[in-house]
Amino acid sequence: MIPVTPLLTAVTVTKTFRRNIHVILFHCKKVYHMTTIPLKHLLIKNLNKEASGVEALFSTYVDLIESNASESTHREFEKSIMEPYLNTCYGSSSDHRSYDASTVTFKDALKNHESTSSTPTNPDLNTMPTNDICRVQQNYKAMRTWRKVGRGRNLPNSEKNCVIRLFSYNILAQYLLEMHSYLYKHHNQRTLEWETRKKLLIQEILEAQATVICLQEMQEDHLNEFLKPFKEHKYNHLYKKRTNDKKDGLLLMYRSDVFDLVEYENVEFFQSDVEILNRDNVAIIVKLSLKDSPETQIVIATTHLLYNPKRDDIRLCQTQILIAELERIAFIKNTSRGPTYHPIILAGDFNLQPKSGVYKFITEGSFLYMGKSRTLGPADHRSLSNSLIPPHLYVTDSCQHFCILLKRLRNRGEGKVMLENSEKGLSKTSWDSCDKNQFRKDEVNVRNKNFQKIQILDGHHVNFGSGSLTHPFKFRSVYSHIDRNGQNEATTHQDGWVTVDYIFFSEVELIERYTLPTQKQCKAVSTIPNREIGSDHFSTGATFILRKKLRQ
Ligand code: KL2
Repeated sequence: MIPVTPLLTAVTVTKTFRRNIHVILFHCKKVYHMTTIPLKHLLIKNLNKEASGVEALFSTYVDLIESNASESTHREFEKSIMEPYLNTCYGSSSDHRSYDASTVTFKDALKNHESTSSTPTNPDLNTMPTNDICRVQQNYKAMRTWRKVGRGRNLPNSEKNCVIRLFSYNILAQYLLEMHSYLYKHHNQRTLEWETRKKLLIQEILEAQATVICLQEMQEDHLNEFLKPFKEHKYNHLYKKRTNDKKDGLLLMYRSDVFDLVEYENVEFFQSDVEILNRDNVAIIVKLSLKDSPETQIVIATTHLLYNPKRDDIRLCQTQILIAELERIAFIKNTSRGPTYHPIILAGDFNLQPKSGVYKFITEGSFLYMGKSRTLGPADHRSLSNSLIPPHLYVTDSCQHFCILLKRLRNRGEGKVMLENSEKGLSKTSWDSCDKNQFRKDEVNVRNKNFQKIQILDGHHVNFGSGSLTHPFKFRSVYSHIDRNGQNEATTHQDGWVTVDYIFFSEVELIERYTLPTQKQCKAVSTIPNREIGSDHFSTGATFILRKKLRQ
């Protein structure tokens, strides 16, 4: 009879839901997930009897197999399919080779075991230190590693550089979880409690040791309690609730021993009387300076754009407003070669897919929307016209505030932002009356939605309603959205596993990224939130080098 137990010397049984049991095997430094579970009926019976705890479940299962080690049990085992669970091999901690991702049967694994082992027990697992096994049991953590990229692999220590780590995470507001409870009916209900999730979230966020943390879906009435450990770890914070009746918002934290806050803006996309901007999404933008080099500044922003999967046109307009605000805050000076800007990092939940229209706009710097559908795909019965944001908001098609351009280039007017903001008491009427005389009437016709091209200086003009948008930044995405084996990565589960969370950057050097799971790995993780993951999203993170400016 073939001994089964050696292969099961390190097995984790997780019960994410009564009908959803996972058996994870560690074999020859590889981690497998059993898709069908032999003796499931017995396992369920035993699980119910056992107190919870991985060790108890593990020994239960091994005992179970030993006591049932008959011919028929073995036949059942031989048929069971084992899928690779993680793309990391275990052994020495530096061993990060990815392994053959093909699916094997238990029988194949056993053959492999026999050919690699002359003793009845598995040498790899026997030599694996206990704390390594513990690490293996933390499947999620093993999947998420800080992987060096580019110069990060061989970075010389330099006084000229500052290393900045940014961590961004949609933490799933509890009231949204409860409002959309149908999405979580197959989850282990205990893992959905805020107190349970909060602990996991705080642990994961603090462990990243980031210099800047951007959180989305921070529920306002959970904020004070949530902040406590971060205050102890020297983080200062800014919070911006979504507008109107929404109970969640954005939390941006930065290490107060690394940065000083130079300037900030709480951006509201909601603009009354503008249908395409009638949603409650917001953004926070901060300009930070280095404590040990105050001339060195960086602009960091976070946002959570509209969810509605069909309305990329709205997300495009929200992005236009956000970039106009970034352009204003990151601007340094005009030179003969054009404007110069501080480095920018833009992180958050954009609710858009890689390679979608808005993604292209952000990363390529221009996008033609006229004639496209609301999903920014091919034309349909409701194709977009030449104009999205109305000219009375004075945001140009190049994502700049017209009034600020007038001030910069012609020193005309007060250089005001013509957007409503409920915090500042700026309503449509307040700026309508006070700023009317800033421009000559013929400059921007606010009632005209046709294409308008307006010259500000010789050789410098701006457009309204041209049917396309541009912006001045060269944003790159930290993630390429596919791993080294061509597998799609994911950050959350909607109808399937998808990417909606991003970190974009310009004028800083990427040296490290926090690896994301592939869609295939996500399927093995099953449901999130779960016992290890506190949210319905995966966190994103990256480390950058910011070049210090020399004192003038
Ligand atoms: O996908 V999200 O989840 O980025 O994590 O952003 C939104 C959605 C968030 C804020 O609006 O609430 C979730 N079905 C499922 N989820 C929804 C829905 C919906 N109809 N509306 C909002 N959310």
